[in-house]
This record gives sequence, C-alpha cells and structure tokens, in this order.
Amino acid sequence: MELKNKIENIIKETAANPGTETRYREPLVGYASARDPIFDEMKKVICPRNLHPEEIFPEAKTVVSFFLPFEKELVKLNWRSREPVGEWILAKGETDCLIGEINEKLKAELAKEGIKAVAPSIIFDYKSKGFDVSWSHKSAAYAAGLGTFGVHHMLITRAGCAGRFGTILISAEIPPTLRPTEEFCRYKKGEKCLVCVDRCPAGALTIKGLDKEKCFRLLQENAKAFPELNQLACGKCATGPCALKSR
Ligand code: B12
Ligand code: SF4
Ligand code: SF4
Repeated sequence: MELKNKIENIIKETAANPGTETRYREPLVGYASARDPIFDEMKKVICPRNLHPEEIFPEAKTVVSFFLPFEKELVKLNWRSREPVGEWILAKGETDCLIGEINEKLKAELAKEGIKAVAPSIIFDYKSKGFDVSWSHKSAAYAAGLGTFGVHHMLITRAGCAGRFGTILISAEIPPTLRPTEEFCRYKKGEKCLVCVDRCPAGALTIKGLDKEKCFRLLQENAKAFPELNQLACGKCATGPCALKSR
C-alpha cells in the first residue's frame, strides 16, 4: 500500500472507532516538506523557542499534520449554551489522548517499513514560558495545507475549526499538500460575520485579535467548574459558521 494511504487509513480507522465518548467526523491529513522555508519563517512569527522540524528530529523529511473534527452534535451542544459545556471539556482531554494513540500506532506501523517517526512533545507551561510553545500544531497544519487562520486565531480547515490537531515527523518523503489559495474565514474574505467575537464570553476576541490572557483566565474558571475533567477548554468561538466547514 502506498505510504500516504497507509498513514491516512490508520488515522481514519482510529478516529472511527475511538473508544471515547467523543465522536469524530472524517479526519483530514496534510503534508509539508520538513525543509520548507515556512518552518524558518515560523520561528520569527511564533517565537524563537519554536523548533524547526529538523531540530526535533534531524532525519525528518515530512511533517504529517492531521485534524480530528468533532461531530456536529457536540458543536451544537456548545453553541446552544452560554455556560461551559462538560462534553466539550471532556472532548479536549479525550482527543489529546486519542492523538497520542494515533501517534503510537503510526510509529509502530511505519517502523515495519523501516520508516522512523517522531511526535513533537508539547508542554504548555504558562508559569515559566507564558504562551510560547516549542511546537505549534495549528501552524504546522497551516504549512501542511490544511487551512487558513480565522479572526478567532484558530485554523479553519475544509471540515471547519471544531476539533483538534496532531503532528508527526517522519523520515520518508511524501509530496506536500498544496495550500489553499482562498481565505476560509468569512470576515477575512470580506463578508459579514464576527460570530466568534460576539460569542466569546470573556471578551477576549476583537477584530484586532485574541487577548490570550483573558481567554486563559476563562479556561481556568471552566476547569474549576469541572474539576473532575481537569482540562482547559471553552470553545464558544469554535461553534460559529466556520465550525464544521470552510464555507
Ligand atoms: C498556547 C495555546 C493556547 C493558549 C494561547 C492561544 C494561542 N492562540 O496562542 C490559550 C490557553 C489561550 C488557548 C486557548 C484555546 N485553545 Co489552544 N492551544 C495552545 C497551544 C498549546 C499552542 C498555540 C499556538 O500554536 N501558539 C502559537 C502562536 C503563533 O499562535 P497565534 O498567536 O494564535 O498565531 C497567530 C499568528 O501568529 C499567525 N500565525 C501562526 N502561525 C503562523 C504560521 C505562518 C507561516 C504565518 C505566516 C502566520 C502564523 O496566525 C495566527 C492566528 O492569527 C496549541 C497546541 C499546540 N502545541 O499547538 C493549542 C491549540 C491552538 N488550542 C486549540 C484550541 C481548540 C483552543 C481553545 C478553543 C480551547 C478549547 N479547547 O476549548 C481556545 C481557543 C482560543 C483561540 N481563539 O485561539 C487548538 C486549535 C484548533 C484549531 N482549529 O486551530 C490547538 C491547536 C490544540 C490542538 N491540539 O488542536 N490555547
Ligand atoms: S466565526 Fe466568522 S469571523 Fe470568526 S473566524 Fe469564523 S468565519 Fe471568521
Ligand atoms: S475559547 Fe472561549 S474565552 Fe477563549 S477566545 Fe474562544 S470563546 Fe473566548
């Protein structure tokens, strides 16, 4: 089987039978060359701490990015309520575990063909590093042609923005995915929207961008409201017209 198909089958089959309460629509997968100059540019755009794929895994040839889109029902549930929604908060934690599982399966299956795979480890450590991260999944997904950034700072894919991204670096070449040439955010395209700005309960979003501190504070409050879930989530901005599709 062609390598690309093998990777995509593993991701899609795992998301179709996830063993979680959260359910997913069909995942999207995109590819970028580890040598693409966009990864040098990211150091400047994101922060100097952001690592180049080859700094994480010197043999990296391809950056594989995947998106696990949440099912429509979960998005509707979070859209309907102004209060934090337990199912969404649960989905955050469950999906991160599922991404870890997918990475392990990919590593094991690719190893059978002599291909090495490394998943960038991401530690969001606000106390010592603020919002700086060593690897940005959404920026990698942008590089791998999966979407464009919305007013809400999230990446909008063809399956929308409601879901989560994973990345794995592999030692084999896969042709890169072409990046979209159009904007997926309605407002950035010149249409009326800003639903994400109106929806944000923290007043963290404006047309100028995201106040990360304000958003983070609300996520911390939500974590206190659902201590058993122990997750930072809200996602009201990810339930508007770009939640499930790009147009
Ligand atoms: C730190 C972090 C946070 C912080 C800060 C958010 C932030 N935007 O930086 C806080 C705690 C506030 C937060 C909140 C949320 N987060 Co968060 N968070 C992260 C984390 C760990 C890193 C974020 C990151 O990439 N920062 C890098 C900087 C650059 O991002 P930025 O400033 O927003 O980027 C802007 C520009 O710099 C530029 N840009 C960025 N990259 C590039 C690249 C190029 C080439 C260019 C030209 C420009 C460009 O465009 C961006 C948009 O304007 C990632 C997981 C990971 N390791 O990737 C998840 C992640 C971004 N979070 C995610 C989610 C879903 C959320 C929440 C909805 C919470 C929830 N789960 O309910 C909210 C949404 C807030 C919002 N509107 O963005 C998802 C986003 C999914 C998506 N569709 O994009 C991610 C990717 C996790 C995942 N595994 O999928 N998060
Ligand atoms: S809700 Fe509208 S303005 Fe906000 S990111 Fe989505 S399409 Fe853009
Ligand atoms: S996650 Fe919630 S608080 Fe943060 S920007 Fe989105 S709507 Fe606002």
